[in-house]
Amino acid sequence: RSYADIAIERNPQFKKITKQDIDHFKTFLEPQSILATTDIGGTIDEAKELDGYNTDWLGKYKGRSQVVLRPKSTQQVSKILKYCNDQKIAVVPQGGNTGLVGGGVPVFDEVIVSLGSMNNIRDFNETSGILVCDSGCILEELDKFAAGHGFSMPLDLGAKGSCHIGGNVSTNAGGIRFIRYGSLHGSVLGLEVVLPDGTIVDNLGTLPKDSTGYDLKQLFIGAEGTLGIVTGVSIVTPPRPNSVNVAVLGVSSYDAVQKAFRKVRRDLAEVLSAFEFWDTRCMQIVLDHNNLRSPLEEEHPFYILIETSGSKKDHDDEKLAECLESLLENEIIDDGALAQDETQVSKMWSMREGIPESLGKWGPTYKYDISIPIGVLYDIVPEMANRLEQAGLYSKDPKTYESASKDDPNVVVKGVLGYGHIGDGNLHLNVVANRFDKKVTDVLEPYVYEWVASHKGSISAEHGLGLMKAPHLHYSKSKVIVDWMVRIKNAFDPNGIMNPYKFLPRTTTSSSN
Ligand code: FAD
Ligand code: S2G
Ligand code: ZN
Repeated sequence: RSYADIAIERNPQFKKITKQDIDHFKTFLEPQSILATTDIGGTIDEAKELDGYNTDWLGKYKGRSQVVLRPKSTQQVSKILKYCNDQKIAVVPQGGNTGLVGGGVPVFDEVIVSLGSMNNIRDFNETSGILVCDSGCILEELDKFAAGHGFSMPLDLGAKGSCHIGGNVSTNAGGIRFIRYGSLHGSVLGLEVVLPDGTIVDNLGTLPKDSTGYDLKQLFIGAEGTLGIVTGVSIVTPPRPNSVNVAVLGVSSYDAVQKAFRKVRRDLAEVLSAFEFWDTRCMQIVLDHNNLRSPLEEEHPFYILIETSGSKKDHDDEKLAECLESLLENEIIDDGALAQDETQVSKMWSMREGIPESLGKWGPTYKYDISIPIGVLYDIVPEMANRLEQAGLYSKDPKTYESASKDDPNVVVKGVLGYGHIGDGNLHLNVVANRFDKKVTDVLEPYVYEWVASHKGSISAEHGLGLMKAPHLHYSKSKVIVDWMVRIKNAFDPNGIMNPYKFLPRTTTSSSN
């Protein structure tokens, strides 16, 4: 059942998996590609052996699927979907299971189709940098492959060690390099997708330019597995920069963060490859949990990480040094540290990339990944802190609740923190409690969604909708748009077997889910 008290009932139209179904899968899948519990003819004695597949990265969402299928080819995916569609068996496609909105795990007993066994690189062009690969390739593995040829993946995120390129495409992932390489809607040139009826749509183009009709692949980028299963990806990889600089800056206010952003963008221009920020609470938690020391003498209300990536070291060094000097002289920043070597570069990045994991270790975390006009982007953090304090769930004095544990009689909020990708206008508001509880959820929602809507923002910048935000889509998309999304969903998946209960508001989706 999901952590949020979302009243969902299992759709009775979906068939419960039986031994006959497993026997059918055995006619075309190798035994090791079928993980099913013994009561339906599988070899898994304890259902909890499937917990890793049934539970999301945050531990917030837990399904109770009895079967995980791990196909090795597009044809096998096609046979799985065709059968499940004919039998009205619900399916949830799963990549690296690092999603943060409950999209990649079952709500009830949906069959999990894991793409983990489809991880071959199909083609790479040394001149164009165009890579064609299976959707189950892990992002970090692809980046290592690309690096071997002097290229790099056009996206990077903290989950790179586990997330799949198919999951990145399906969530339209953004990440820390978005400011430099843009959206997957631009870097993905083609997709191979299997539709619910088993049709294989080979749209795996490798042409940077192709204006011949509706661009179908765009529908699957960000569809979160609700229209079909992505089995192949064609993506353009940029040349790997041979000179990378990273600096961490200390600033006194969110205003100063914006001033720094305006200046850094202008001064560093084409070599800027990341502009991340986080608040002082994030820094304390990430330093504590990872036994790290800040690169700056003092504590600051806000921290900025900037990265340059270019082709000429001394050119980049000069630009960056001048920019940092001017930021200090004009008192836009209070302090700054420039990484002197590879180790310091990765240390500085680990401060930023280590935030989600550190917060997760500190306690159950309510995550709100929102797009907001940059001027007011951080305002929601103090506003939410005040709201929680007024509700008697939080105290601005960190000492009050910072060590509250899940067994405390009262549910309390330990921290209200903000960090994210300023360059993309994307804030990660994180509220860490001692346990998930409706008392906290009710103070946070729908307030946060109403606040975002009142600032003409988006309730999901890069993590997608999943189960968590499906009921709230109307805060960011009009009825006309949502109705057309439902028509598209019904056109591709009339039986509603693909990742049901999620993504679209349940009241307006087709009857089947
Ligand atoms: P999963 O979690 O397995 O699935 C995600 C969704 O895609 C589900 O709805 C699933 O059904 C669907 N899906 C997966 N594979 C397929 C497929 N082949 N065909 C059809 N549907 C499919 N996200 C960002 O955007 N930016 C970040 O900076 C970022 N940082 C993160 C840091 C950490 C530490 C963690 C844990 C997560 C982070 N994420 C971030 C969220 C997550 O990593 C991304 O959403 C990622 O793209 C999910 O990929 P995945 O392979 O794990 O997909
Ligand atoms: C990031 C990761 C998830 C989160 O670190 O950029 O996308 O919100 C996030 O902690
Ligand atoms: Zn992010």
